[in-house]
Amino acid sequence: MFSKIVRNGNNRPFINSCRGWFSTTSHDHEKHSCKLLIVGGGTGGCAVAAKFSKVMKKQELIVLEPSDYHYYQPLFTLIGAGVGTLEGSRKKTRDVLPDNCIWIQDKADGFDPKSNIVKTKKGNIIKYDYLLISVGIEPQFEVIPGLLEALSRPGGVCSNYSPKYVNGTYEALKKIKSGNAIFTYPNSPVKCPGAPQKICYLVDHYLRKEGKRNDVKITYNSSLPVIFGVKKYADALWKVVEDRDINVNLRTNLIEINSDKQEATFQNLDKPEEKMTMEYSLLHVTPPMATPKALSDCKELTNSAGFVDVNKDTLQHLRYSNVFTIGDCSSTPNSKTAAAAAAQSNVVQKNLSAVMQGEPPQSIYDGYASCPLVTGYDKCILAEFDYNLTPLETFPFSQDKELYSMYFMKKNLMPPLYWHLMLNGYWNGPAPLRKLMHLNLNGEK
Ligand code: UQ1
Repeated sequence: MFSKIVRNGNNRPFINSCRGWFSTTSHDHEKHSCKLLIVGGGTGGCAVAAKFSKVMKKQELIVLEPSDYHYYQPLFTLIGAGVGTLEGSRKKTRDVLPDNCIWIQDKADGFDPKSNIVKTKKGNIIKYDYLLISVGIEPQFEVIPGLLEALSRPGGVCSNYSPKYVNGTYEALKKIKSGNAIFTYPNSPVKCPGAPQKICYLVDHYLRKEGKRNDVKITYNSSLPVIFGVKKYADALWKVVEDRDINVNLRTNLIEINSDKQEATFQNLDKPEEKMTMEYSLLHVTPPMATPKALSDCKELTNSAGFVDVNKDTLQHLRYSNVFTIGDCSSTPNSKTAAAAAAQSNVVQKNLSAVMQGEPPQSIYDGYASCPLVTGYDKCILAEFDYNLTPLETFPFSQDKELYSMYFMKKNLMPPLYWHLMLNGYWNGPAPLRKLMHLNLNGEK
């Protein structure tokens, strides 16, 4: 296998398909091989690793994941609002990955699907029979001029989208007394597309409780043309923003921050020459996001936007039948949430197992995603929907309401469900519960 690696004129080895990434150092690189390689030990990677660890030998299953810690990111919205702690949202990677797999603590640096090889940052090589790509999407704080500088100093700029910055949101919230509180949604796909507005509602509620709300103007500036993609929940959210006196500007994209002047500049995406500068006391930024460069550089695996190019039903790669994907790095047009990854984990397990046995993939992902839209410290609208943006609700009542029960579920029930069931491979989303609740036991949606 490794004899296929060729050398270019500089005596640098490279692999034909995704070239340019093969580094040259003098020490010997490690070579690993396995039946299933899972690149990325986040939500999707960890859940699928748990499933296959029950049926594979330890040596057959490798997880490539660089981080020491695994974060339960759905908690970040609440942490930013002062509910819960960062420490409470994380566990050691070693403790969440299954014992019955090999964890290589390193990062993917290059993919070569023609040769079934992934190269790592440390220069090692992993050869696989089957590959699951679960690398997620990463915030790109650096692409908004002035953002990194603004986040590094006190001054009201914050973001829930990183463990590095999430505690800063509550710090900024405690300080604000008057002026503008502005919340942004970028012009790119994002993970948890509800989160940019959830923090806006929590800040509104916080300021009301503190008696400061009349002195602060709240604005939600979103690049999207709608407040939410599913009409049923969008209608409910428009009522929420009217009730709470929150200004919403659509197709409005943050392009620059001047933290000396406490000013943020936005662009009208429909009329790019039209720019608007607003002064802020608090600015919560949802940064643009993208798949890791090592993945998007591999054009054979990805679409033009850098996402793994898979069949949206089977989650199998369109050109490489031994490659699957799960979670935020997938080209599938679902909302990028943990609940979506849960539903996908079952499809990936079934279809990968089928392909390993020489059979066609038959399990179908319906695009299910769920978004607990927290609208205050004691209420939440639980949005659930599929690829068609049709509501697919678990509970036997209409879920377009702000309910305490849904807040309770988000805050208290979802974390243990995630850590104990999902990451151990036992949670495939709420479909069975939905069928039970709707007394539909004959297998229909
Ligand atoms: C869910 O499955 C899930 O993934 C583990 C979440 O992310 C943490 C959720 O927030 C929600 C709401 C679901 C769906 C679960 C039920 C019981 C409706």
